[in-house]
Amino acid sequence: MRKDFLWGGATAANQSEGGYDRDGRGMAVVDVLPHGENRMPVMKGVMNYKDLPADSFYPGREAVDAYGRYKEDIALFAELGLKCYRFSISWSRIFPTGEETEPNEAGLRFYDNFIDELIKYGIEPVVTICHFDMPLALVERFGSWRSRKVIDCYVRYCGVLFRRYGDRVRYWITFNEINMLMHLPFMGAGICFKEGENVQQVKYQAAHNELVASALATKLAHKISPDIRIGCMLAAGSVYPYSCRPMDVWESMQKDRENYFFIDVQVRGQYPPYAVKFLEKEGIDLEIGADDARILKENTVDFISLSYYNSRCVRSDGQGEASGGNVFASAKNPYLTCSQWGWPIDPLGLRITLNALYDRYQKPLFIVENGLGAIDKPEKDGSIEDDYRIDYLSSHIQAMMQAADEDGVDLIGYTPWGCVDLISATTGEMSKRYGLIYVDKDDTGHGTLNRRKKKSFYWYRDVIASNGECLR
Ligand code: BGP
Repeated sequence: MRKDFLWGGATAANQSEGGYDRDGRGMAVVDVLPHGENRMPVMKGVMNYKDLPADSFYPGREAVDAYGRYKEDIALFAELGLKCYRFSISWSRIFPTGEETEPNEAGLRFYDNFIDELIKYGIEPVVTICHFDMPLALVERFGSWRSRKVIDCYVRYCGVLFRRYGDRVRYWITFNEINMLMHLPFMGAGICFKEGENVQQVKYQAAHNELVASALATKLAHKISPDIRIGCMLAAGSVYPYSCRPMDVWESMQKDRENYFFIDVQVRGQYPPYAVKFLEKEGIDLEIGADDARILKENTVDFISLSYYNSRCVRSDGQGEASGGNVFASAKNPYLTCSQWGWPIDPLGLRITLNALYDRYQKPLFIVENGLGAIDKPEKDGSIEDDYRIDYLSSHIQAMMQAADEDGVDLIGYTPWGCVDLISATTGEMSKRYGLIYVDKDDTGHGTLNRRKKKSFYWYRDVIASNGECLR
């Protein structure tokens, strides 16, 4: 691997910070995502969070208290030897309702200290500007990203961040998994549907507004500092045809395009012809500003970041078993085993996905999420022998290294997800753990929140120290 490869770890404010009412932070979307059976309907935007029972438990409000414990966490990252750390900024800490003209100084100071703490140990900060997180007031007032007003609020927020931290932060990601808005519209983009609404129309309008906002943020960043690098972020994972039946191959191409659509716009600067035709066919009539085409064209991203948990599979006859995976529905691939949560495990799929993205775009790629959600059972002496996680990560790192070293894919870095255990986005559970560092807390919110190193911590430390040579 290249000498300056960014071995790192990743988390996000919405699932790790907690401290939801501290230092002037406003309510955010994550604060109203409950644990339990109502979580999915709320995340999909088909159940309004206001209709939730009064005794609902909201695990994101405390999460793993990274807000109070970030110094301890960062000291552990230093011991791990991390070269970079990806985290997200909570929008409502900076603009509590999203509409203020002046930012909340206490929120800004928190991230000043956070970033300085990383730099103190020589760890490069990688910032996600919006990770499944936005001020709840923008949802209430404007219906979230369905309104262009939110573009202005987002760009104002970005301007504050770039000016304040642009001297210390080089890598920025505008929206986490931008394509997630198609699948979990409320979690991904604060969209809650009204009765009888044209769902596709709303989703694509929100997507358009986010794409314009991302391009405007890119423009601003490049103006403020030529050193800033802006990335888009895709929930990736190639879609395989179930068989060589041409209809299966065609379907897999269609499914891939649903995701590529976003990156096609952010990298190439315009709607691809297949998307234009799709919108026409569906009768989706977007409100597009007079300058939007130019804004998109002139402000494309510098790199592409992605999450990869699993590949996907599609069969055109709709028969057979369904499979789990990172949110999108998929057909069960008989050649793969699955995690405890039913997500397929496919390291070669990562190599395939990286090659597909690099062939298509020829832009530097950054893997900013990958990992195995699994139940950890501490031994009697408190140690955690998570060999299953080591197996998963090492096989994926190997595939990533083959993509870089043997296939010539330009790779910036690798940040495994949830390097400190955190709240699962889709289930709200604590027991679905990704970490190299264990956090003592259970699904009902009980625990000391103490941190403990797992076996995978020591293993990953050796991987980093050997620049990927020592994988076992
Ligand atoms: C991605 C999200 C993360 C993270 C991860 C794992 O989609 O960007 O926020 O949570 O998936 O998913 P889960 O937490 O549901 O296991």
